[in-house]
Amino acid sequence: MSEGFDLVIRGGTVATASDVFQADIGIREGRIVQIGEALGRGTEEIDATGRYVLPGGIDSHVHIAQASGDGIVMADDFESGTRSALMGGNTTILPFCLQEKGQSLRAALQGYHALAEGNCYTDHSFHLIVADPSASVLGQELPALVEDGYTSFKVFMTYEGLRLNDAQILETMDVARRTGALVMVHCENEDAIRYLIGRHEAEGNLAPRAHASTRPVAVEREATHRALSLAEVVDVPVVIVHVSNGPAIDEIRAARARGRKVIGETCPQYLMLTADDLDGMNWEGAKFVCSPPPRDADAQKACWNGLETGVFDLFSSDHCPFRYDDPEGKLNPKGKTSFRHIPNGIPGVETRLPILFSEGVMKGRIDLSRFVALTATNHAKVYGLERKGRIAVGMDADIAIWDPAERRTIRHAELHDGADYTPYEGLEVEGWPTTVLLGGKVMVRDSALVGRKGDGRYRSRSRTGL
Ligand code: DUC
Ligand code: ZN
Ligand code: ZN
Repeated sequence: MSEGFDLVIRGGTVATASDVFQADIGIREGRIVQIGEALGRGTEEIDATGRYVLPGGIDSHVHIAQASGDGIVMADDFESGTRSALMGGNTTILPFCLQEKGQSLRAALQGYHALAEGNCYTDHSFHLIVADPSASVLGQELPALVEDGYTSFKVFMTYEGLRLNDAQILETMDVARRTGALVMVHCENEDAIRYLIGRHEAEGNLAPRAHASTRPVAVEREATHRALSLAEVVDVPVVIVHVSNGPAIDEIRAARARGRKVIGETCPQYLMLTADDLDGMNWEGAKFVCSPPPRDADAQKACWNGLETGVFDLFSSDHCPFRYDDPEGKLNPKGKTSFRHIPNGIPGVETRLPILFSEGVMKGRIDLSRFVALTATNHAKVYGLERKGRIAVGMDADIAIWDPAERRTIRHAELHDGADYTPYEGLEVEGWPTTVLLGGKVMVRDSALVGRKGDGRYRSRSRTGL
């Protein structure tokens, strides 16, 4: 069984979510078929000596080409978004399919599939955003879609037009209970935010920094507590996405102590940014407007602690890109006048993995196996991506080969998304995924893009493997 490999990755240090070891990896027909010492030759060979061989990243929280209303256009389509993801070491992403009010989920999905088909550099699947939980959506459409492999959906507790009330959240969670799907919740209390917006507006306090002040920790903590309580009432597992601070983390810990199944997710912005970044000169703070907003140094510490201690299972980018200097982006005509009209979201799909690798692994906060779990293995398990997220025989050969000696200064000019800035401009990182394989095909070789759009395919999902 030592011959007949299409490709062998030789001499690297392989990491899984549990082990780190020296091994060669033999690949045939897009799958990993052998892991061992001194494997026979492959038609193609990659020398990974001195490098780490990890599962390709799975970013399970990404927004691409999502309708954003009011003349606002997202900076990435599926081509640029997945290209950027790939160049940052990802091989699968899970963007959202947003249901418009009155729209059927199937119609929404058709639209996103049409945009993605033939344009992707990574594999992909979709979470649904349930914005209109009508009787037919909850009674027929959603259960049928779960059967069809759309096994997770997100609900919002904030944003006019998107937020669900508690009764609607309970009903939507009940669909998850009946079907085995997984509910993700955006936890911020819309009424509290509106109240604070009113106060800030009355005081003429309209600059980007006010975005953070109108969405303080209490707004997120309360909603997190409520989401967890509603999930407990229904008796379903729940994913709390983009957690930004210690008190929200405490809510997750407390729910787990009560025996609840809770998946926690945090993102690079909550480790690397603070609300002070929203203070930039000349409205530059708009570049950092996202929800929940970045907090302070204590919150950053709490989030690191959550990654280290297992409160967080998922580390995702929440890539939600808008151009900055653009009338359809952050500086849209209304956005220039008030924080309220600055679209919420920041780019980050390409920088997620290098930031965690550099700040987490290289600085000794987490080990390589935890990195693999947080960035790939857990995403596959939580969201039912079969044959993904692991280096093991039988798995898809989705592999990122990391050069730990590669030092880079993050510059937007060298990234591959459709935005015109990165929130991490000037950040120095150590380590980069310089070669990336998707289904055994080399897509990035020595930092050069060699794959083609259309190489990435849609993947149906099974129910959560929680
Ligand atoms: N929620 C997200 O998940 N992403 C961007 C904006 C938001 O509110
Ligand atoms: Zn959200
Ligand atoms: Zn998001």
